[in-house]
Amino acid sequence: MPTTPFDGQKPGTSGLRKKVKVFQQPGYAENFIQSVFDVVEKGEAATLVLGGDGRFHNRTVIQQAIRMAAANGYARVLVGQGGILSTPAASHVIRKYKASGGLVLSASHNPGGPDEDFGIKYNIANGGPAPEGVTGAIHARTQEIDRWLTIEAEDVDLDTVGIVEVGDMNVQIIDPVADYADLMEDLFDFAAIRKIVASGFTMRFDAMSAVTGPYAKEILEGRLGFAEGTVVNGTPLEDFGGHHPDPNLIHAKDLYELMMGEGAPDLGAASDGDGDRNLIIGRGRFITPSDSLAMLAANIECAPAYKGRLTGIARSMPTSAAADRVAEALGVPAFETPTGWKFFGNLLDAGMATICGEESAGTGSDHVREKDGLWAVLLWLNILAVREISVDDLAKAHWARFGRNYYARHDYEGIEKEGADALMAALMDELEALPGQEFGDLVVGEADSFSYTDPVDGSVSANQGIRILFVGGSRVVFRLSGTGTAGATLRVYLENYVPPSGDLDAETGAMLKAQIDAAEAVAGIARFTGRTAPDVIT
Ligand code: VG1
Ligand code: CO
Repeated sequence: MPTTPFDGQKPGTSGLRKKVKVFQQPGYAENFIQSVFDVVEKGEAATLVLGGDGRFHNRTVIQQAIRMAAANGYARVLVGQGGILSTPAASHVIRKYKASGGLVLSASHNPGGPDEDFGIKYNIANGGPAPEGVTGAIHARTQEIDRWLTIEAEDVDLDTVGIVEVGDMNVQIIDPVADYADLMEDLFDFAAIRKIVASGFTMRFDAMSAVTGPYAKEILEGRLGFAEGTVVNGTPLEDFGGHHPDPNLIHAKDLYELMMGEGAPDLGAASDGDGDRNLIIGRGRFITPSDSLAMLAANIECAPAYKGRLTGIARSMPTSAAADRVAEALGVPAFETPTGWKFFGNLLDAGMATICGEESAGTGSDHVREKDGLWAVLLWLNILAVREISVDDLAKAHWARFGRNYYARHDYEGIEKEGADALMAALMDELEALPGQEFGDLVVGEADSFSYTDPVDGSVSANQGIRILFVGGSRVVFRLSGTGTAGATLRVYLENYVPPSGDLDAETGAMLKAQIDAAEAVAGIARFTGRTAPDVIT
């Protein structure tokens, strides 16, 4: 089919994300998918994995992609039944069946529905998001594309597991849950978890009407013996029931209130639209994602598959330094990467890091090449079962040993792009003059624009966020989001370290007051954005 380029088909932090209406323009998705097929390595008799989080428009794009894959010479396509594959399950399927790559259809935690968001991401043969070299080539191709390839064929029945032929290509509709659930059973001590469940340990898992429902029901209720009803909002809906499937204290407020109230279960957890994020709340105790990474790393020996093989811990730059302290104590290297899971791929492939995490509720390991929501929940369960400890007691013991990194992220959403760009530009101009300046009691030690050199392939990613590091170890980081679909989102990351001798059980807002004030004074958030308070605090 002849075509002309669309502007703006540039993959962001995690693939191409746009409004559904944008994707519904004739040729829009086709141009992008063809650009992927034109630039990625396929080799002989290639297999492509195809699946998404089940949001509105998922099935339409899957049918298009099947015909296009046939026309582009793929030998086989593996599709999750119903068009469903969580992001970590897709990563596992790519690896297990030695596919050359996969298309993951998702806009993650963004809302779904005819007026909401859609997304397409390409993952490479290691199961992970395409690195910047590949996404750059895809983008370049979208700007010169003049045709896309398809064949004439009927829609495939996505709901029946089995094999059909489309053109010369083999299409296998696979059970989206089974392979993933088996992998989880290989990694963790299910017997130990079953034992605490039998002796009365309870949990609630909120699937937020998104992709993890079937996975959580099979694993938690089916294989681990949690009571029926442990998984709530467990049926994937095309519009996620009208909610943001974003597992944080705002969008999973019901879960938070349950966990803070009388009669809370032992563990509360949730995942996002595509199943790669996690929220962990113990009875009366929310665990920040940064702390979760540190606590999981410190206790990873409890899980059979990780015994004696922790080689390193990686975190994204805005994630708190809590994990670094664990790495130091365990004598393994700590890595600091830019935001986005694609930057962990090389470290995991090279065996340099075993566990990785982001402050945005993403945690994962070398079992796949994506962050993995249910994996994190199961590792928590495994640790709690082996150590016979509550979430709250585990957190307190952790802080008593390592100190506590009080942490929050303030998001200013849907602000005007000009204001956001001007704020970042003004910060850049200020950087050199900042060291030594005082903001209240805080003195700037260093200030820079974060640049990352990949230790494996030497590639450099510059301008990954502005860091203001204060004397004494507290910090403010500024970044613009790369996943939004409307206007700009400013993220302000705030961190204050308190040593074991300090106040380890204070209120986070109070502990970050000085950093919040300094952020406003340094960046002029109100002046540039017209906002005096963040929209979301996580
Ligand atoms: C956000 C998070 C980042 C995460 C990305 C994709 O990106 O900050 O940590 O990797 O989303 O997560 P940004 O550019 O908006 O800050 V997901 O669950 O959307 O695949
Ligand atoms: Co996600």
